[in-house]
Amino acid sequence: MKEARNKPGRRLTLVLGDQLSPDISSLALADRDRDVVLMAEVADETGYVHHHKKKIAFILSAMRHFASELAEDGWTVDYVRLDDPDNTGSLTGEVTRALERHDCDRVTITESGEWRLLRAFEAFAAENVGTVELLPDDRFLCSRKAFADWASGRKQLRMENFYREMRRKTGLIIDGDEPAGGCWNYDRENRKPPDADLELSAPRRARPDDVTKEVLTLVADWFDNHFGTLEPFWFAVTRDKAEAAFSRFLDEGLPSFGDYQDAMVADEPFLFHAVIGLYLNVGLLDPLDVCKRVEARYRDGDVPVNAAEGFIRQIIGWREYVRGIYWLQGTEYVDENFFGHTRPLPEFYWTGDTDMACLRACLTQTRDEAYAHHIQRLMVTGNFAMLAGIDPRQVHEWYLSVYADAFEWVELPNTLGMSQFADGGLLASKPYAASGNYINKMSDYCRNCRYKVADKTGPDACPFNYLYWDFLARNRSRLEHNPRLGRAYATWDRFEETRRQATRDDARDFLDGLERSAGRDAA
Ligand code: FAD
Ligand code: DLZ
Ligand code: SF4
Repeated sequence: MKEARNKPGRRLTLVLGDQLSPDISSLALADRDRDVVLMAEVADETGYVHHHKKKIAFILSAMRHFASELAEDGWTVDYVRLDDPDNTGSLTGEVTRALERHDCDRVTITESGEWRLLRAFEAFAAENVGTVELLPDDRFLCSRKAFADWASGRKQLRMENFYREMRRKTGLIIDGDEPAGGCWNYDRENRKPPDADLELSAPRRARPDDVTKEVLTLVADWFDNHFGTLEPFWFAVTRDKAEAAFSRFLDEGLPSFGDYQDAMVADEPFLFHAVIGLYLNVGLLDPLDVCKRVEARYRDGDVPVNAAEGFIRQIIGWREYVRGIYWLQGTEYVDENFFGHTRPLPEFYWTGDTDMACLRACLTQTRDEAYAHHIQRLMVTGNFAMLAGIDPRQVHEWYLSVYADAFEWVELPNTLGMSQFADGGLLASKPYAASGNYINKMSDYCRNCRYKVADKTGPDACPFNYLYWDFLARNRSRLEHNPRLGRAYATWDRFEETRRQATRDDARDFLDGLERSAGRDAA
């Protein structure tokens, strides 16, 4: 990396670990011949939750590669390593040191992706008046302001309405004024259960280079007590390798992405999913570019419309929408707890040590890969946490820790809003609660489970079955007026009283058991 020379009036440009895009707003404003780019590995960021080891390795290696690319491109880069003896442990501390080191009179930062850090930079700006420029993060298709304008005056903030506007705004898979294929949303077609003879694709696995190997050694030494398996490590850590991974998905995963989007198969973590969330979220891939390339495959007749639309909806719909919600809801969103759930997160979320085959599969896969696809997150781990009444804040912190793609702006609305219904229905029109029947339909997990999915009560009954009804029964006053739950409550009311009682007794015994084991673990 180039030595920084002392030039008056020069600007310091701080680039964060999830801002690895050469055209990010802070770099766009900087002068390559005059200014200094600062990147810093700091304990505050590696430690604000117990990040999965693979997530830390991914971010630090991607940061180091990006710094080298900037330097090769003519930038003056000052890169502070985690093991630098003078490292202050915080980004603001490193900015303070670097401002002095390089005699810079101001620092430019593209806004961080979470309130915690934004507040820290705002406080720093208040203490150092006139020296901090915070710029919007324009790597999204809908700015914070545009989302606030869209939301203003609306009673309901439904994703589908937002998504249609984004389709019109971007022109993606639109023919004239109409959606390609005649339908805005093909979700109904995207719920095929897994067939026995599915020919699965596999994500492209990058081989660790020397930079990554050095980071892996660092992570093994420094974060041994963090969750997760570190090796084998195969995530892409450069733009080129992330592009290669996405190209593999276009060829092999995309054609079946729509059909099997909700399917789950034991020992097959990835199915036809893109496994690009981590690359998009740190800036190695660009959201509009990936959507355009997916559209091109559809226009060329290589993939069906339900695959292309399903993929594009996730990016210009869900991804942009949850970000808008995150910033709109402010710093108090994290405290929402509609059901008043207080039970601690079961220890098996960290160990995978449970007899429930579906949870075991999703949790061990999470430990090994720092990855689970959407339905596993929503309908297995998330569904169980909500049915069991786990404290949503603990659920949130778990999701923020364990996935390589987890950043609060995208994780929090998905967890708190979509999966736990802790915001009382801002995001979801009803709780994503389901019994074992759903998991059995969409996966092969139940075949090798100690529990019987067909049993509703009794010692062998699938816990999702009695927990589902118990959840509805105990939250009746909060949920029974929801029009989408009317049929469920009518079914519950038709059960014999003895069945209702047995359901509630089994749920109580199961949940008491969870608490007893949590007490044992704490002791
Ligand atoms: P694919 O299934 O191949 O989808 C392609 C892309 O679409 C994803 O990479 C992602 O960028 C986008 N996408 C899909 N669904 C969503 C969604 N609901 N919200 C936002 N973007 C979406 N996604 C994250 O990026 N980070 C998180 O921390 C995160 N936490 C989640 C927590 C819960 C409880 C739930 C239910 C979902 C969460 N998601 C999160 C959304 C989704 O599960 C992941 O984006 C997806 O599983 C990533 O894998 P993939 O790249 O293979 O996605
Ligand atoms: C997640 C993360 C980690 C683990 N480490 C660093 C780091 O050492 N330095 C850094 O600049 N960023 C890191 N990040 C990403 C930041 O936490 C991220 O920018 C914020 O969460 C805001 O989205
Ligand atoms: Fe999960 Fe119930 Fe099926 Fe077992 S029987 S895998 S606990 S849904």
